[in-house]
Amino acid sequence: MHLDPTLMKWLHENLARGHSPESLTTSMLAAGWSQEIARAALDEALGRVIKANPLRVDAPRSSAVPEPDLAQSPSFIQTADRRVDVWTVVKHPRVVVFGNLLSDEECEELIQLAQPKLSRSLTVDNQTGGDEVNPARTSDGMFFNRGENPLCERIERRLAELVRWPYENGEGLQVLRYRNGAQYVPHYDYFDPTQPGTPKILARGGQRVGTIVIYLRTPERGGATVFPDIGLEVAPIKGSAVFFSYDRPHPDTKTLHGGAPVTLGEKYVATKWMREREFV
Ligand code: PD2
Ligand code: ZN
Repeated sequence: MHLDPTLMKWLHENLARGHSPESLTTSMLAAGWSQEIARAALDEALGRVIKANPLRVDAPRSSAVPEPDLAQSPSFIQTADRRVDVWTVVKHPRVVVFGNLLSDEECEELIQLAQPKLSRSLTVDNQTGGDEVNPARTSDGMFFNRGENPLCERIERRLAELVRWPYENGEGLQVLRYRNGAQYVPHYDYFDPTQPGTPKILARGGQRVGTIVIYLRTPERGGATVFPDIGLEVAPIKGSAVFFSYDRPHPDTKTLHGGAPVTLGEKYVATKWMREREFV
């Protein structure tokens, strides 16, 4: 069946924004598309995600995952060097939104430290034709090594204390820049056990079991972190962060998440991934 490219683009964008398949079906029918086309278009649009994550009953569960101390429903968590606000808590999937995790100065300094390596990937883009951002492509990114400079180390120790997970189990911080139109299509952060390259990746510290996405610059519009399975959108406010954990590499964890397209301004984030064991 031939599917209208404009319809498919609309579907991809709205799935990335976190709209549910049900609400998108309702919109398509209301716009005059037939039931048959609406279903085929949705199957096609969701196909990549589902094919990449077939249900696996044998995926092992981690015995423990990172977890902040929320036992007394605190409004804030005092770490060694900062009082971090607890804004939003979701039980399953475990998602916690933190405010005041980084100061404005820390956000700016991290961007400045990352900038030289981000600019290099910009040059490559320019060579392949203009500086237009391809909306299907992910943001520009770079990695720091763990503890690469005093700022990274200070932030990484704060994160480790906040979610009670060893500093040594953390990968180095990744900084991403989303220019106007850029997005990160929904995905899982764990490594797919069925992929041939996965054993080599797991040799460096086991599976990923937790993620913290820290917002370093607030775009004017768009750029929320979306969790399509639970209809959650986290606004990308500078200095705040979204944490989530997953005890097995399986869609049951409901940790499908993406970065919605930035529609005005620029968004920067720093992502911390945590492994089961020491990351080497
Ligand atoms: O920038 C984001 O909102 C985002 C969304 C999904 C970042 C990541 N994933 C990531 O770094 O894994
Ligand atoms: Zn992610």
